[in-house]
Amino acid sequence: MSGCSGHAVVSEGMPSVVPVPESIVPGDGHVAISHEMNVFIMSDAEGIDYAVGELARLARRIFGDRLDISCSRVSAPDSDDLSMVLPESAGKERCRLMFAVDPSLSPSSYRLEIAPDGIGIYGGDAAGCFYAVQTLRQIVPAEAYSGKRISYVDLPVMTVFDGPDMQYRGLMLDVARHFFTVDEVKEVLDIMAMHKLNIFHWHLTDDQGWRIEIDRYPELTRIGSVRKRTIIGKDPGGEYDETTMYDETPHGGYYTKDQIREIVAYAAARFITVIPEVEFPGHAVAALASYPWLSCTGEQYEVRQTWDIDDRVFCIGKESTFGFMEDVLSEVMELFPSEYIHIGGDECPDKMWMSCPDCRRRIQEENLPSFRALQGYGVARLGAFLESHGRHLIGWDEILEAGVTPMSVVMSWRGAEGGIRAANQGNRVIMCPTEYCYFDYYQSEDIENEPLAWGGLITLDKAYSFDPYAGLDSDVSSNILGVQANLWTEYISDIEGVEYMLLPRLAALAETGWSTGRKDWADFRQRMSSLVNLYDIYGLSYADYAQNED
Ligand code: TNX
Repeated sequence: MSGCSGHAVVSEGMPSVVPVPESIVPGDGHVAISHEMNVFIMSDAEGIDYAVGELARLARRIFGDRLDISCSRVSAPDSDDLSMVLPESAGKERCRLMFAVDPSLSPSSYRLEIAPDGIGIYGGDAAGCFYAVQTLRQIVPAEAYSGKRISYVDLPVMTVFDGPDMQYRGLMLDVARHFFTVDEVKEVLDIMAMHKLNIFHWHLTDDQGWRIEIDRYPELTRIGSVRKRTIIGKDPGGEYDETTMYDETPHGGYYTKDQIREIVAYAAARFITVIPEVEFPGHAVAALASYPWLSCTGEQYEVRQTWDIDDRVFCIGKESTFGFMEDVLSEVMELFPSEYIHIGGDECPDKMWMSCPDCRRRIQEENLPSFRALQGYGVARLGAFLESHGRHLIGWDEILEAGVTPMSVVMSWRGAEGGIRAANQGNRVIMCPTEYCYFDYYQSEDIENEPLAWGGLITLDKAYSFDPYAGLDSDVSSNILGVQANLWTEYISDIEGVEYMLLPRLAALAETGWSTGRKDWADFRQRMSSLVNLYDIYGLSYADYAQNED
């Protein structure tokens, strides 16, 4: 690299990549990625610029202001041979990278060719190219991110072949129990991208807060987005007494429609789909506090200040409840282009319905066998409404108890049983059982030294041992769309806490979703060290992953 002063970083040996790629084939020699970079884009696939944008961000992270990057479009060659057909004018003294779409690769798959004369990034589509850049981020040695005035990074020649096993690799973030700002949500999306996750399930409403602006119902955010204090925990006996912790500061926040569009676009640029969740018919107190006519009694409630399950739920008897939900979902569909819309459906007691004349009338008119069946009736109506708009409903596994329509997707959280049952009856399923996927649970037995958490214990090796196909007959395993980690935030009030609970367990979940068939715990432990280096480089908090010795 003539003409470069400054520091050079040379990488030796095979890289550690998480989630583990299909194969890494070593070659001979090295190639330098220099701060003077020519990028050739040989594709006009939708989103290809997002993949190039990610490379530019990565390069800027390494070279800082020294980065001199020029991007140009070149036309694809007539022949099928895409390999490094670069124009002579590419400039031999600058490093060369090429983005291309190779139709022989599947969607989201890629081939990353680190060759002596440049780096070829071939994706089955633009998403595949994006994931190749994520792999490159891990192949670059940690010292390259030191912030010193680096002029080039020397990488060993190799070819990486890779692609995801599961099409749905999700993370749910609860922003209702604690609110996270737009910038914080973007940070979560960046963490997801680093782990090759592609679905952000955004839990936007719950008893303790309504976080999405809805034009037709302004009280949802004026009233429903603020709780006047937080009662943090009960004593171990489940009572509220002098050991109960109170936070007397009001807690609130919501996203305007513009902010939501900003998040959806930011996610799309990282090949992440945002699936919004609006809870129905339970976890509804913030909505009922905003519009008392949505409940069975019409009483004026306050936005809830405690956690756990609440008896106060949407009235299923009154037509006005469905008018409300359809209006809300219409505005939600305008904001979120996702194929799926999540309507919650979990933990809904039927106590209020039992003494409600409207709910009783509904049971008679619809010939329903029980109060419980009111939930199925309501969810099925919303499912049909979403279907009529070309979308599909996702619900927590309680929706299986009644009324699940064939196109609905079941999110299996109370173990895998619900998911297995749903898959057997032909519904599609997302697996996120509490046992393996609830990252609000402790990650170490040494809870004295851990931040206060919901309870439970999911160590890194436990999270890693998750087999989403366990107990499933092979003929229905194709109904499993994928896996998801859930981060409920009753006890997580800041972004450092979010990072700490996610990392490094999110890496285990990512490997389960991306590399399902080739997991190996001992090998993962080894490979994790370079991903953890990246956590340090990006200033992320994470739990000590070496603590769970097997
Ligand atoms: C159950 S999982 C809930 C949430 C809580 C979580 C705490 C699910 C569908 N409902 O409302 O936050 O447990 O782990």
